[in-house]
Amino acid sequence: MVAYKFTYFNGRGAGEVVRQILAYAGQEYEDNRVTMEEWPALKDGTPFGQLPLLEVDGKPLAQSHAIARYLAREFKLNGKCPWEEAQVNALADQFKDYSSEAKSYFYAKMGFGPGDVETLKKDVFLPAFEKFYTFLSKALKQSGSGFLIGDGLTWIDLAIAQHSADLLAQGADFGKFPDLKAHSEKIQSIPQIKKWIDTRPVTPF
Ligand code: GSH
Repeated sequence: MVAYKFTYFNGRGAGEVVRQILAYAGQEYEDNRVTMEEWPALKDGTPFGQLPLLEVDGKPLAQSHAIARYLAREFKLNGKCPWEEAQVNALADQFKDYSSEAKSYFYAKMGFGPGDVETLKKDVFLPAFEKFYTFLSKALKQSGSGFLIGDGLTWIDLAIAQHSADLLAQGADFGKFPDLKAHSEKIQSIPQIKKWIDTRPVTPF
């Protein structure tokens, strides 16, 4: 049997999609959460000096999306054909672009970066959010299935549903995107995902 060890900080962040793939698959793994005090001693031993990190039978794999893609392939959450897989990857890459665009807002909001949160919200976050969520809305219309790509769950549904849930919990206005609110609720009520959400460690982000 394959042994999985997943290492990240004690937060959802870039690690949560991986944990949700494993939860959906019912796959046992070691959920290793390191503290900021432990991290400096571990950093140089990781492939790129960052977390998350998945170890598969002791072999390390870095980069959250590479890990998600690998596990999604193992557990059939990558779409039903190469074309769907490519569409999932395109949305995932767009999610990274959106995250980079809005990064200064998210960092300031979490207290990790400089700047006035309200100014960054107006100038940085809201334009990025509207642009990206318009793309997501188009994807939902195109699939017509309630999932972003094709007619079944893929790992990008898990990633986006969690991000939407985080935004909704912070009071974000989904008035223009009721379809994405419904998407988040639908994905997060899948029994294995709901069970994980109900029992996972409670963290602020
Ligand atoms: N592109 C990487 C991924 O998606 O895995 C980014 C990873 C990343 O930014 N990791 C941060 C980290 O390891 C935490 S979210 N920070 C500690 C450090 O850089 O020393």
